[in-house]
Amino acid sequence: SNGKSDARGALIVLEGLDRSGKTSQSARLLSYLNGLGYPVESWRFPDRETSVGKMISSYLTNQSQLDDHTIHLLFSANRWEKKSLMEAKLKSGTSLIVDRYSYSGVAFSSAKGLDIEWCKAPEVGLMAPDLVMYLDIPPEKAAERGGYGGERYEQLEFQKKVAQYYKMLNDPSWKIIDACLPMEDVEKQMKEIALDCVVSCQKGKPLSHLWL
Ligand code: NYM
Repeated sequence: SNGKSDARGALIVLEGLDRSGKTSQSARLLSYLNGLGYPVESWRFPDRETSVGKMISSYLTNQSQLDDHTIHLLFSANRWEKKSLMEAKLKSGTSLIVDRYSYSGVAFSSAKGLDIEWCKAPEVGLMAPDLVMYLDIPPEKAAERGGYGGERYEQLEFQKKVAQYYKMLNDPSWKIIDACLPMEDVEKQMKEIALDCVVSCQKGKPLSHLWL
């Protein structure tokens, strides 16, 4: 196997607009890293299974209305309720591939007009990703892929705003992936970048907390 027994896992986050391909790519990364013998799990936010997650899900499916600040804090709370498990997994050597994280939280809420610093504040202290892969796609192109499921936020004009706010969050942990390339090319790039990250975490890159 690949592991030094005390090696920590990597926190790898996938971000991007709705329909940018995050979910299919996270499945591919999971089986790739698994196949190489690394302990790895795939997570996603929102985690709709928790009690907070159920409130979020009902908001997203338009079954409930919430003030913009309130839903923002629920998304954040949903990450906090998984924080200690996340930290324990990473420390015990399991890598996590996470479909959406704090960057979605800030980009979607600030696109509604909330102050960006206000949006970031409740994320402070969560585990910082070792790597954020941003699947970059023009909003028009993502919309053409179809399958906007009719949930809240799945509208072209709003996604254009979200894209602008995502660009402001770009930090050194980000790698921008051209999500318009054929799926196999996107997959190949992402595998290489993810493997590098897992290896550097294994070699002792320290864990840190948001925001960097
Ligand atoms: N979303 C997701 C937010 O607005 N804030 C957050 O913190 C997170 C994690 O929820 N349109 C939005 C982005 C998506 C929606 O995500 C549900 P998904 O990946 O479609 O389940």
